[in-house]
Amino acid sequence: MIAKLDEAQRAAALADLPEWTVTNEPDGIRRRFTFGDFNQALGFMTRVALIAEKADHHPEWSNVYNRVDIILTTHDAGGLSQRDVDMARAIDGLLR
Ligand code: H2B
Repeated sequence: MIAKLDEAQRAAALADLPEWTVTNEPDGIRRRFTFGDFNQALGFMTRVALIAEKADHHPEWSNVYNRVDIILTTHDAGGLSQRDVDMARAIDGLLR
């Protein structure tokens, strides 16, 4: 069973993910992505979905036209875990 990050681990992880902010309900991290149009947003979501399936770790997300809001939290841990940090890094990597 994957564990929630402790305070020191959280601080270290978040310092390394400046674009992501902490959420409380659920306990996790969030980031908003804005694209040129719906087509670009959907293409991004497709790429995230493929990573998520491979990792068996899935985002909570919503899409409105060119905007994608993603929350990462680990249901099995009841909060923020290393799996969310890894996923955030992988998602950020898509945009580099
Ligand atoms: N995604 C997220 N975000 N948190 C989880 O705890 C989780 C998941 N658990 N995707 C996985 C699937 C689990 O339900 C399956 C059974 O491995």
